[in-house]
Amino acid sequence: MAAPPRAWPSGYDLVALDEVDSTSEEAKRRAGQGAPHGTVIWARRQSRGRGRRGRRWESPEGNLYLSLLLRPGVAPGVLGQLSFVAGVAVGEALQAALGDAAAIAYKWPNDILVGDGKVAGILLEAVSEGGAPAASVVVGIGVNVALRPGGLVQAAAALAEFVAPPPLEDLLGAIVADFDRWLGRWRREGFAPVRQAWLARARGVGAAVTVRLAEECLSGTFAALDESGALVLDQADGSRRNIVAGEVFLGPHPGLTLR
Ligand code: BT5
Repeated sequence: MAAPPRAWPSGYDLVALDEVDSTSEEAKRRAGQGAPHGTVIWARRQSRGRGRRGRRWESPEGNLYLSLLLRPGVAPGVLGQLSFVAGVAVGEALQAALGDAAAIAYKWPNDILVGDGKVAGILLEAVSEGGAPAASVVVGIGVNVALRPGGLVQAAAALAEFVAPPPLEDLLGAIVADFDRWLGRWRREGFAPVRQAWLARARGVGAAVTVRLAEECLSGTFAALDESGALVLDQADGSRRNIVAGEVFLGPHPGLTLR
């Protein structure tokens, strides 16, 4: 175990690495060996950082890569809400780092934007344990601190474009502390305050969006976020769909306003 940064919340064990394939893979490997709830894997570089559905997460040295192993002891059906718990915690920590220089925004389901660029992404994965419904999850968090990767389809941003960024250790400590606070709140009060905090800074709610699913594209109004974190889409024919996974494009047609 490395010496944790200052202001580190109790109940979280830090594993600090120079390089790893993916902090989330490492967290899963350690979960298989019985690592406890609150294990935090932090690496300075990832050789195979990834996003959803195997997409690549650019992971140069200078940015922040961490994964939290959580065994929260709640019904498997509500574990998905933890990606929003992490989202509002990371959003709060990044807003504190940015101060008045810029404002963060959330993009469904798991992006954090500054301006029109993605500054952070969150990846929630279940840890499969012998075929039983998952009781553990790994929350992977990537934040562009010093460097904005180029050449991506979706615009990226880095904290350093707006402020002198805090040392990585300090940002790591702030994110874990904010996560712990939001986790406690979620346990006590449920999803409602998390949902409210997310909606208060969300892009596209009430506006026209197009959602790309695996096999089809749907257009409509982003009407709400439901109790499970699904995007509620009101379609032109009056029908309503609750979408649990997909890509959101702000605007009526995909590709027109890719944010
Ligand atoms: C995400 O996926 O946004 C979740 C990213 C989670 C990364 C963390 S880092 C620590 C932990 N260990 C891991 O291996 N992963 C987690 P998704 O919504 O699928 O977005 C992926 C897309 O974002 C890519 O296809 C690129 O278009 C774009 N992208 C890749 N790297 C980026 C970066 N550094 N900054 C901004 N956008 C990026």
